[in-house]
Amino acid sequence: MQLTVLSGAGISAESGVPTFRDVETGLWAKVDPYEISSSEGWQRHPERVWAWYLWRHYMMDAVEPNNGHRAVAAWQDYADVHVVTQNVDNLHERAGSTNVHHLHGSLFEFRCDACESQFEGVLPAMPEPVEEVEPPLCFCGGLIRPNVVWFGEPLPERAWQQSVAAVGNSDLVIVVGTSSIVYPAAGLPEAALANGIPVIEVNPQRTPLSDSATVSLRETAASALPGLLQRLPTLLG
Ligand code: BJW
Ligand code: ZN
Repeated sequence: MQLTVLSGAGISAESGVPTFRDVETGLWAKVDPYEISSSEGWQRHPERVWAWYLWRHYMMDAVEPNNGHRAVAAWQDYADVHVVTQNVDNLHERAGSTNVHHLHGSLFEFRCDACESQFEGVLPAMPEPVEEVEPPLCFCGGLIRPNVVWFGEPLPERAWQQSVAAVGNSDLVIVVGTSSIVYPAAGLPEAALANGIPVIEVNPQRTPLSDSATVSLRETAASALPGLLQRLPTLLG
């Protein structure tokens, strides 16, 4: 069986990583998403954006994968599992998933915003979150930016093509912890359904996908994923 898991910020919530859109605890509850996660915001205030991503980079040292990430990794014993994640954290890999496609980049990679060179230098330590940090300079004089995908930017071509192929070849798609509003990622389960591939959604809240999904479970990732494969006969009939 081939299985694709499409994950979003909610799968890491039970590890203590805030989601984006939660109105109280979300990463964007206190900052304007279009200032902090857009190339216009980067151009206006690179030192604010850099400080925010540096904080999120270092925050990952303090968190661990949860039972949701671990369940997805354990499924590799029973199925050909592709993880397509919108997350820039590395918790799927740390839980043991080996086939992870990062659609929105990584908190652990940095590149020049002018010549695209990968940054291999040392990052400044950040024991406490601060509001502004000057980004390092590339040898070409350009600014070093996080290798993540902001609104209006194209997704990494290889990860996108591999994700489209993984979904198209799957017998089942499990969508977990995403608000399903950011495209093109949100189009992947729609494409699966259009091709007759069942889609199971795991999310404590309803999303735009909930009505069309084959099954929509109002449960958290860490509680639903560990027993999900055993429940398939009941859920899918
Ligand atoms: C739990 C839980 C628990 C809580 N268990 N669940 C078509 C229509 C309309 C607009 C567009 C379109 N196509 C493109 C667009 C524009 C835009 C877009 O989609 N806008 C919409 C918002 C309207 N898309 C883009 O701009 C994309 N680029 C693009 O299309 O380029 C085209 C192009 C081609 C060629 C040349 C140039 C351009 C890029 C999108 C990039 C998104 N970037 C971000 C930031 C990444 C870096 C970072 O991490 O900082 O990605 S934005 C942010 O949203 C981040 C996330 O990956 C993404 C999705 O968020 P996610 O993961 O769903 O999190 P939340 O917080 O929204 O939801 C969490 C969910 O978890 C909730 O539902 C909770 O209930 C749930 N949950 N606890 C399970 N324990
Ligand atoms: Zn450069």
